[in-house]
Amino acid sequence: MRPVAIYFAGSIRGGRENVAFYHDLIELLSEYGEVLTSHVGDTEMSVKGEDGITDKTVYQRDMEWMCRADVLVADVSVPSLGVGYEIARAEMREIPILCLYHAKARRPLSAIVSGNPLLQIVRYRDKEEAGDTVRKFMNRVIYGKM
Ligand code: 6K6
Repeated sequence: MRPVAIYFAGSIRGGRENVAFYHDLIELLSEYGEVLTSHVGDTEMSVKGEDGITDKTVYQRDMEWMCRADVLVADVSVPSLGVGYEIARAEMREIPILCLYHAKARRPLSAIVSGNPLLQIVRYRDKEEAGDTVRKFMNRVIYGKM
């Protein structure tokens, strides 16, 4: 059986202030399957993105990964056009979607995300709470019905 393909979405050009948290979440998600987008947690990557790769290549590569993904986990605490777009694409694919939102995020969550009944949106106060949520979600995806 192939490993669960996990698409992790987190802000890049929207701002990198939560990158250390993305890095830890990706490490946790790797215990459950293959994280296709581990570069999102690369603490060396700035808001400019990766060196030597065009926006067109990034889009094509990420959308190929999206087509392979079994599940989407997004941190929506930092508003990001790319993350919002990825959520919409995952919704079209009808795969399970978990959106994590920090209780003390600087900006209120978009109503288009928070009001969407198809998304599982969980507020967290700290890394431990977010970790517990991710573990429960991944266990449901792998062993139970969503
Ligand atoms: C562009 C040119 C060179 O490097 C870049 C940016 N690199 C990216 N590499 C991979 N994925 C990206 C990149 N930029 C955005 N994404 C995808 O969009 C990621 O999967 C993130 O979840 C999301 C972030 O969107 P923005 O709008 O915050 O950048």
